[in-house]
Amino acid sequence: MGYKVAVVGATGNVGREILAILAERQFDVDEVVALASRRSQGTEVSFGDKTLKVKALENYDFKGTDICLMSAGGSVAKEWAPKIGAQGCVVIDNSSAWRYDADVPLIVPEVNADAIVGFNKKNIIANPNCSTAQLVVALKPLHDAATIKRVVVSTYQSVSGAGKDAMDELFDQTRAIFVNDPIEPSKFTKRIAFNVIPHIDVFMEDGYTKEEWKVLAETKKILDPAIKLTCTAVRVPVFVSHAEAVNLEFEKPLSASEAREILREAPGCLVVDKQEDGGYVTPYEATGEDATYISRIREDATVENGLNLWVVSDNLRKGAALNAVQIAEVLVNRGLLKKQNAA
Ligand code: 11C
Repeated sequence: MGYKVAVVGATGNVGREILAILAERQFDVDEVVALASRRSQGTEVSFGDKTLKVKALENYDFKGTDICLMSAGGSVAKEWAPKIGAQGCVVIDNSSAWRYDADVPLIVPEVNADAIVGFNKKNIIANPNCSTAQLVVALKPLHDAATIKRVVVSTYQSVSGAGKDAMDELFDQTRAIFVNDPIEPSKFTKRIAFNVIPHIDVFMEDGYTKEEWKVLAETKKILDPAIKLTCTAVRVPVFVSHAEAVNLEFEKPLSASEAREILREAPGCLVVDKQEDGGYVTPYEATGEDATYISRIREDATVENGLNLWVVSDNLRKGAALNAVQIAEVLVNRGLLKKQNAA
């Protein structure tokens, strides 16, 4: 007998991807229930070759459901994750609502799977922000080898991180420019078509954005609180996959070729670094893929023990849905997920 799995936010970008990945990776399911707001009730979504009819979250009884993969935003997660967890169903939440709670593990399986212990304090496990997930997958093996002191990261984030409406806005604005229609930004503060915007999420008191703060706070929680990190998060007119230019300073020397060899062996990483025309990965090629791609590995001679990297990954997969399903797999593989209806 397999698990009973609920997907909350099943009609969204990430929810649909979670359903696809559960099917692709043949997660051991008996039943998958697609849930969303009452507005989406009755919408059809795909699960492998099956079609599921979306049910309303507020009418669903989680008793007997083993695991809930949630991607419905912070306010839904704040309200519902504790209620669902209290019914014995383990919640893997994709929002930022629970990530910084000391009783909620924040997990990227390639980096800190062991930190999953203690998840049953609240029955909630948090999935990181997409820009953090791909960053820590690339940093972990290098940190183990030479101890990272400081990270300077500039992100180039696709519009899918801001949801389906944001993808439509990029498409509509691009079309409008070609046919000479007026452009009206709505989801973004400025025109996104043929432009870049140095603003993701809300502004904080110190002038950084919440997205920039998340990368810092989450890297510290997942990888090492001693790492210093500064981030500039930028939205770019790309539909899917985030790229990051990363500058690293290490305690110990690490050459570019040593880093290349370490990353080639590291879980979740794929090095494409030919140092020739086209010998690197761009967001377009990473889309639909599971790996975190690392290119442009270079020594930075302006600091002691410095390296530069270019890191690209599909933000809807490793940055969200894939990582959530991998967390569920950790629970199963370690015998931590009890089947509620098992005899
Ligand atoms: C973006 N990184 O690209 C954001 C989306 O905290 O999970 C994910 C926000 C989050 O807009």
